[in-house]
Amino acid sequence: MAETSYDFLAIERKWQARWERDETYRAVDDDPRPKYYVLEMLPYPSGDLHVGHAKNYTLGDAVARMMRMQGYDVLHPMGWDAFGLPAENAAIQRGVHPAPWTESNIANMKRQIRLMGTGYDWRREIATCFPEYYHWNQWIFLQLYKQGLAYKREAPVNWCPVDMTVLANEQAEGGVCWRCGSPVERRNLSQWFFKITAYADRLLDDLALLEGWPERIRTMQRNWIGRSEGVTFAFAVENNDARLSVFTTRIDTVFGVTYMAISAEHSALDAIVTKKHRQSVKEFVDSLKSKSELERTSLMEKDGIFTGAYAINPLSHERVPIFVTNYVLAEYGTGAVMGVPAHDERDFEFARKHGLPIAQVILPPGTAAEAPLDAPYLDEGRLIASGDFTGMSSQRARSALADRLVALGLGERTVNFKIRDWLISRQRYWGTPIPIVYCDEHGETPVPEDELPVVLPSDVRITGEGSPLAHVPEFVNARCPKCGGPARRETDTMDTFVESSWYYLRYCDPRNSAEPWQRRITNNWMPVDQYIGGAEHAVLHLLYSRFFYKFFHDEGWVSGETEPFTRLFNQGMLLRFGEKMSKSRGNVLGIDETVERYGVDAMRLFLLYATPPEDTMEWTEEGINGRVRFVNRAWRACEPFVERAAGVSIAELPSAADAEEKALLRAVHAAIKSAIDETTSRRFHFNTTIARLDEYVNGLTGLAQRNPESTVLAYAVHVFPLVVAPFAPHLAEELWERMGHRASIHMERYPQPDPHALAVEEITLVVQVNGKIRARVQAEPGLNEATAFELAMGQPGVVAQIDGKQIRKRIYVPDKLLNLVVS
Ligand code: ANZ
Repeated sequence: MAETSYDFLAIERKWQARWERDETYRAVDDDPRPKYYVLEMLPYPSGDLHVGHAKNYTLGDAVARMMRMQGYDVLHPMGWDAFGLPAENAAIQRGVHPAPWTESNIANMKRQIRLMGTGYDWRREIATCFPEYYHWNQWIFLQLYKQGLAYKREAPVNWCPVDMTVLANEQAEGGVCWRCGSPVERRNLSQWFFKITAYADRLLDDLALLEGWPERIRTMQRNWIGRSEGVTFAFAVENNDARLSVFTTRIDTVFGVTYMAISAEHSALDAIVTKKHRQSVKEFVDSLKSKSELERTSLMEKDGIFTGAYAINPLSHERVPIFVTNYVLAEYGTGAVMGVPAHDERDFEFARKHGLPIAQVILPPGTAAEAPLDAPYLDEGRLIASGDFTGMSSQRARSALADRLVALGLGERTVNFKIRDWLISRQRYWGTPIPIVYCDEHGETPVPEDELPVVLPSDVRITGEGSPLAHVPEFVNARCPKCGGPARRETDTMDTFVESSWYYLRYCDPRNSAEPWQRRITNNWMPVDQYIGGAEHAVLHLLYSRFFYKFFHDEGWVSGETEPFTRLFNQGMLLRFGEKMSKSRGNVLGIDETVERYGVDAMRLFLLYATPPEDTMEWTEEGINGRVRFVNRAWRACEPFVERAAGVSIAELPSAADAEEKALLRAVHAAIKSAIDETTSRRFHFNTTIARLDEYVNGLTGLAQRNPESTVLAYAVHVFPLVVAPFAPHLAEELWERMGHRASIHMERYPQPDPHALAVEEITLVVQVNGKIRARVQAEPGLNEATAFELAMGQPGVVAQIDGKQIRKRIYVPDKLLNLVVS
C-alpha cells in the first residue's frame, strides 16, 4: 500500500539524526574539488530563534546545498558571537552568571538550528567567549600593539549612560548608542584604540574590488571613511604670535572669508581670547563640555561667541573676527574653519545670526552681475572680487590658489578622512581581557604571548556600575613580565566586534591550539565566497573585518586576495502583521512551534518562495499553508511510484508520447534550469525556482491520474528529489532512499537542464494544394516561407498532387498554413 499522508515530523527527525551521525555536511580541508565558502553572519546567542532568523539561515543553506550538488567542496560553518552586554544585563537583572546563561542559550539555539535542517559542519563550531578562542583575540591585539596599531590615549569619547561604557564612533552613529538607543555623552577618558585610520586609503580604494557587494553598502563605507582633498593654510592673528591653521575644500572661496570659527577645544583659544571676552567665552565653552559631537553639530542650533581677536586673511589681507563655535569639530582637519557665508550652508546661517557680512565671490555660470543672496551658492562658477584670480572658473581657481599658497610657503595640499580610530576598550566584564599590565617601573607592558590567554575570572560581582574586573584583586594584581615586580592588570575588556572581525578565519582551523590558524588551511578556504547578513553592519562589522584582513595580509598570515568577503548578500527582513518580529511587539513566531505545526521543509520553502530574498517579506498563514499543501502533493505524486522510478534511468531523457508528457518534461527541466541560473548568477531568486516546482508537481499529479504507466512519469518522479533537495532536503532524502539509493542525496550531482526538453512546443503546419489539406507537418515555430516549402515538398501526399503541374502561387500564413496554387 502506498502511503498517502506525509509524516513530516518523523521523517524530518530521522534525517536530521542521520546527517549528524554521518557528518554529511563535513567540509574537507584538502580536497580536489573546487572550494566554496558560504557564511551567514554569526549570531549572538540571545536565547531563542524565530522564523525571521530561519529566513537568513535557509537562504545560506540553499546556496550551500546547490553548490555542493554542483561539485564544490563547500564550507558552511556556524558559531556564536558569545561575548557582550545582554549576558551581563541578565546577570544584573536575574543574578545568573553570564557564562552559564550564554552556554544554555547556545545549546538551545543550536538545537533549533538543527531543527531547521540546516547543513552546517558542526565540527567547526566556535564560541568567542571560550578561552580557546579569545586566546587568539589577545594574540592579535598584541600583534597590532607591536606594530603601533593598538594604543592607549586620552580622548573625548562617546559614553553611553545606560550601558555604562564607552562606544566606538561606528556604534554611536546619529548620536545614539547602537544597542540601547540612548543619546551618548562626551567624556574625556584614557582608552584603547585600534588604528584603523592607517588603512583608510586602502579601505577606500579596495571598495572598487567589491563588485559582488550591494552598491548601497559600498557607498555607506565610502561616506564613512570620508576622504576629502583640500588645502591647509594659516591665518595670522592680529597683535598675537598665534597662527590659526584651517582646512578647506573650497580654497576658491578664500576672498569671501568674513570670519573665522574655531572649536571649543582649540589649543590656541587661551592665547587669543581677549581679556574682555574671557568670561563669556569660558561660559560658552563650559556649556559644551558634556555635549557629544553629534549633539553639537546636528541637534543644536549653530552658535558661537566672539573671542575679541581678529585674524588676517593671508591672500586678501582682510581683518576678520574670530569666533568659538559649537559646530567646528575639534578632531577634524585643524579644528578651525575659514567662514565663507556666501558659499556654505552653515556659515550662511551663522553669519545671519551674528550679523556678519556675506561676501559673494563665486557667480553662477551664465549670470552677469552679482545679486543679493537669499541662500548660499554652493556650486561651481566664476570668481569675482578675488584679486588676480577674478574671472577664473572655481575649479581652476582651486588649483591656482593652492599653487600660490604653496609657493608663498603659507600652506599645503592635504587629504583628510572622516573615519576615526576604532575605540575598543569597554568597561564591562563579559569580553576579552586586554593583555596589558601596568608596572610602576616599566609602565604599560604587554603580556608575553606564552602567558596567553589572560583568563576572565569567573568569580565577579556584576552590578552594572564601573568595571567589574577592577574589583577582583586576584585578577588586578599581577607581575610585571619585565622585572617580576608588582603590576596592575588592565581591567577594560575588548569591544565584541574585535572577536567577530576574524572568526571566519578560525572556522577554517577551529581547533588549532598553537596558532590562530594555519596558513596552509586558510589559503585553501579564504576568501569567503558568499557572505550573507543584514545591512545594519555596513560600517561596523563589515568595515572592521576588512581592516583586520588587510592587517593579516600585511603580516603575511593570509595570502592572495586582500578582501575577506568576495560577495555580500543582504537579505530582507521578515515581518508579521506588518511589523518586524520582536518580543516587545508580541508577534514572534518561534522555530519549535512552526516546525511542529507545518514541518521544516514547508517552512523553508515558504521563506524562499514568498519574495526574492533581498526583499522584505510578510509571514502569512495562507503562504505557509500553501507550502504545506505543496509538500503533501509532491509526496502523493511521487511516493506511489518510487519503485517504478528507480527502474528508469535519469541519465537519458525519455521520449514523450504526447503533449502532456512533453509538458511534464519541460516542467522538470525548467525547474532545473531555474535553480542553476539563480545560483550561477548569484541572484538566489529561488522563489522563481519554487514556482517552477509547482508546475512540476502539477504535471506529475495530472499524468499520474491519466497514465500511471508512463515512462516519462517514472523519470520525472526519479528526478524530482534531486531538484528539490536544496530547498526541501528532508522530503528529498526520504524519496531518494525509498527509490533504493543508499548514499545521501545531498552528495549527488544536481541534474543538468536538457535543451531538448526545454525546446518550445512544436507547431503543426497545414499544407494545402489548391485549398485542399494534403498534409500536416510538425515543426519548430518561426519557420520562414522557404523552409515551410521545403518541408511541404518532403510530404508524399503533397508531391503526388503537384506531380507534372506548375506552382503558380504560394500563400503562407506563418507557423500555420501553406497553400500551393497549382495548374
Ligand atoms: C571654507 C569653505 C567654503 C568650506 C565653502 C566649504 C565651503 P569635508 O568635505 O567634510 O571635508 N571644515 C573643516 N574642518 C572642519 C571642522 N573641524 N569642523 C567643521 N567643519 C570643518 O568638508 C571640508 C569643509 O568643512 C571645509 O571647507 C571647511 O569649510 C569645513 F564655500 O572651508 B570649508
